[in-house]
Amino acid sequence: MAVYFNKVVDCGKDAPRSPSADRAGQAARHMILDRRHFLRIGGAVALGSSAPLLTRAGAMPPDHPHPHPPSSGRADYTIRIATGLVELAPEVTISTKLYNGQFPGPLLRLQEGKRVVVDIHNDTDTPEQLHWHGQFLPADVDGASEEGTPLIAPHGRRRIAFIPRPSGLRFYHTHVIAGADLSAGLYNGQAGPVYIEPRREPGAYDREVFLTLKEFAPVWSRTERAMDFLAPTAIVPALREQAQAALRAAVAKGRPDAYQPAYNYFSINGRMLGFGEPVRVKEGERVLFHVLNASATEPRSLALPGHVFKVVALDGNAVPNPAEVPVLWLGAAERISAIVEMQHPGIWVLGETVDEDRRRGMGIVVEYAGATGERVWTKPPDFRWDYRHFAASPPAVAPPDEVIEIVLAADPAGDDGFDRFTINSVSFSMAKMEPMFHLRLGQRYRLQMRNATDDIHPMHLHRHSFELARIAGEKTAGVIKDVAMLGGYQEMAIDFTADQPGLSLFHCHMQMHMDFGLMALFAAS
Ligand SMILES: [Cu+2]
Repeated sequence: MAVYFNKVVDCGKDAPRSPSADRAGQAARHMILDRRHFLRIGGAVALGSSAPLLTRAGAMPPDHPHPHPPSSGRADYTIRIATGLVELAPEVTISTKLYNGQFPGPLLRLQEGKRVVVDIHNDTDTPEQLHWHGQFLPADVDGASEEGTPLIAPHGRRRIAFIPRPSGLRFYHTHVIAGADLSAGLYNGQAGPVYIEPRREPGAYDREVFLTLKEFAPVWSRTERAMDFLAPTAIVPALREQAQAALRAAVAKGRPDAYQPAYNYFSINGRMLGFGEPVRVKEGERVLFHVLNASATEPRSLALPGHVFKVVALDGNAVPNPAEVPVLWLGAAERISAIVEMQHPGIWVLGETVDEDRRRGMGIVVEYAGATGERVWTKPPDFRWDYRHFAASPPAVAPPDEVIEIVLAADPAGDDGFDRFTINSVSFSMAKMEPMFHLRLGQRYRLQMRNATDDIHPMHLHRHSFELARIAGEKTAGVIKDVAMLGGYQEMAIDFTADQPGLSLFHCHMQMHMDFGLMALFAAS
C-alpha cells in the first residue's frame, strides 16, 4: 500500500502559488470559522418536505457473477495514469496526476448489465488504485486495497472486467492514502465521470451536461470553513459535549488548531470561471445537469441566477420526489442530476455560492443563444440543503434485521498536527486491515451513525447503495445514495442489504479524514 506520511507541511511540490492567493486568503478568512469557535451552532428552522410521492427508487439488485477478463484482445477502455498539465486558465497551468492526460478523466458511458473490459496503466512511480465509485463490484475489482483489490504497480498494468450497475451517474477516482502529502490521492486530478445508461431512460430533457467540480493547488492551512448549510439543524447535546471535551483536552496539551486543506484554484470541468467553453442553451430547453463533486475534501454548492434545479437523482439514483431547489449542495464524492428549464434568457454564472471560491474559479457561464452583455451573478436566496426534500412521503421504512451503532469521534490535532479520527474508538489501521463488523449475506442492516465531531462527514459505503432512514432525529425514506453528509453533532441512520460477499469499505470521503482513521471494514458471508 502506498502510504506517504511526510511529517511535514507540504504545499504540494507541483502546486504553483497564485500571486493573488494571499489577498484572496485574507478575504476568505471573513467566511471561515476558527476551530476554537466550537460553541457556535446553527439555529435556523428545518425545512419541511410535503411534496407527493412520484416514483420509488428501485430495490437492491440481485447479486450476479462477474466475468474474468480475457487475457488477450483489445480492452473496451484504456485508462493511463500519469502526471500531466492542466490549463485552468491561460495564465494558470498546474501539474498533477491525471487520467489519460486530461481533467476530468474521460466520461465513460457504460451500459447497465453489459460487460466492459478496462485496461488500467500506471505510468507513475508509485502504486495506484482505481476505485469504481457507486458500483456493485467484486472486492478484487472495486478498487480499494483495504478490500483486497490488488494495487497497480508502478509502470504496471491491470486488466479488469465487470458488469456495470446500477444505472446512473457514478465516477472513478484514485483510492490511495495521501496522509500529509498533498501531491497524492484525491488532491490530484484523478477523477472522471461514469454514466451507466439505464435500460430505460426516465426524465424528459433536451440535453445533458456533465459538470465535474474540483479544486487544485492545495496547501495546509489551520482554518476551517463554516459548515452550516444542512437541515434539519437539531443536534445531540451529548455528542457536542463529547467533542468539546476532546477539544478542551487538546487545548490543555497546548496543541494548535489542526491542519486543514485549502486551495488556490477552483474549476468546473478543469477550467476556471470565464475561461472554459460556456454551456450554450436555447430558451425553452430542458438541460439535464449531471454534477459530480470530485473534491478531495470540500462540500460545494451551485446556483444559477434566475433558474431553479429540479433534482431528479442523487448519487445517480432516481429520487421519489423530484423537488425544485434554488441551490445544490454536494459533499465530497456526491453527485446530483438536476433538470433546469431555460426560461430566463441572458448570460449567467452557474457558480459556487461561496463568493471567494467562485471568484477564484468555481463556476461556468451559461449562455443563451443570441444573448449579449456581461455575465451576471446574483446571490441566491438563503437555503438549507435537506435530503428530505426529495424523499418519499410518508417516510415509511421497513425495520432492519439488525442495528449497528457507529460513533465517529476525533482527537483534535492528535496526529502530528492532524486530527486523528475513530469509529467506535478505533482508528483504522492500514497495517492490520481488520474488519470491524461481520455481516450475514442477505440481511438488512441499519447503521445508526452518531457524529461526535463538529465536522460534516460525507460517509461512503463501497459496493452498496443505502437508503436514508433518519436524519437528525427525523424519519425519512426512499432516498438511495452511496455517500451521505452527516452533520456535526448529529445522528443519521442509513439502511442497506448486505448483498456483496467479502469486504466492503465504509469511510468518510474527505481525504484527510479517511487517511487519519475514519474508515472501517464490513465483512459479509
Ligand atoms: Cu470526514
